[in-house]
Amino acid sequence: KHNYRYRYLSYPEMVQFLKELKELESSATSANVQFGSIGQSFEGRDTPYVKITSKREDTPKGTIFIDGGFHSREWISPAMVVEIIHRLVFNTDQDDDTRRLLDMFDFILVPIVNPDGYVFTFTSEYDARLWRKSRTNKYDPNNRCYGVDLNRNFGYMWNDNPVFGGSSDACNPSFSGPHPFSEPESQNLRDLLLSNKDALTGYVSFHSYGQYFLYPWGYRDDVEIEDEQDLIYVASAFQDTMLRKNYSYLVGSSAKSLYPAAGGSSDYVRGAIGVKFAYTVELPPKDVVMPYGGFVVPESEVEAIVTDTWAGVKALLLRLFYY
Ligand code: ING
Ligand code: ZN
Repeated sequence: KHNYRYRYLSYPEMVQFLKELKELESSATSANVQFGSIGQSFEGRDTPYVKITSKREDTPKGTIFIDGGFHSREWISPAMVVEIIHRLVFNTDQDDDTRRLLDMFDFILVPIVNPDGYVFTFTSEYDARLWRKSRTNKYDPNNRCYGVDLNRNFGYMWNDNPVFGGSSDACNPSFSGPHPFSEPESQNLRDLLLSNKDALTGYVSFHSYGQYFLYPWGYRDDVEIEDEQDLIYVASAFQDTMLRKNYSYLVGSSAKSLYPAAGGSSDYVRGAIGVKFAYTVELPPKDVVMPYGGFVVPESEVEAIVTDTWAGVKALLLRLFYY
């Protein structure tokens, strides 16, 4: 059988991995797997998602929503979601905490929110590898500039902060789109979020890089979130675990710790849907690595990063459950 772990999957491989996961479900000890598409991208690609639930414990429970691949060049992000899927489906017998987590929560995971951009980054080692946005081409009158920054396109305080919070220029790498949810990719994710609205207990969106564990708000740096101490307390379970593994993470609001940016998914999940624990995680590396910057992590480092980070995610979710 193919090995889908600890390497960068192309988009077709990702789809194949999730399909096989569904087929292997019967041999998986304690997990039920649902597999489907949340809808198509601008170029017509399906956007796969999985829902993982416990076979042993089927009482109603909260749902943890995890996504990755908003920004196509951040390859470590889909790899992280693959690791989480793998652990939840195949590791519950070997690890007590994983089994407990699966009994505490249902999980919905979307490894590649932006399939078109992701495919584009596999087309060339040079310019295309560092593509961030989606691949729409209808907003530039000259048809030269592509893409919307999907993490600027969500409908909570969208474009509230035009100076820092995304650009209205279709050629800018942080183009926020003509209006909130103008893009099929952000609509698809929104609709999956909304159809699980009542069960959602936690949201984690994986990006890279810089080793930040971020909570709202992203749209302004002069608005405090009311329950900041609670968000920090739960986040610090991740932070402490990661520090023990020698990754130092900064915990803070995304506007204050990183930069103000409106239209991000975690602001929407918190502000519009009302999920208290909504986070964006900037995975390793911490600093710029030459020559490609921090987005190009050698495949040989994937295993260490995602296995170490899984320990942090487990600690986070256990603390969230008992909060
Ligand atoms: N970082 C995020 C970005 O979209 C972020 C930071 C988090 C912005 C939450 C807004 C809200 O810019 C990366 N690396 O993409
Ligand atoms: Zn990103």
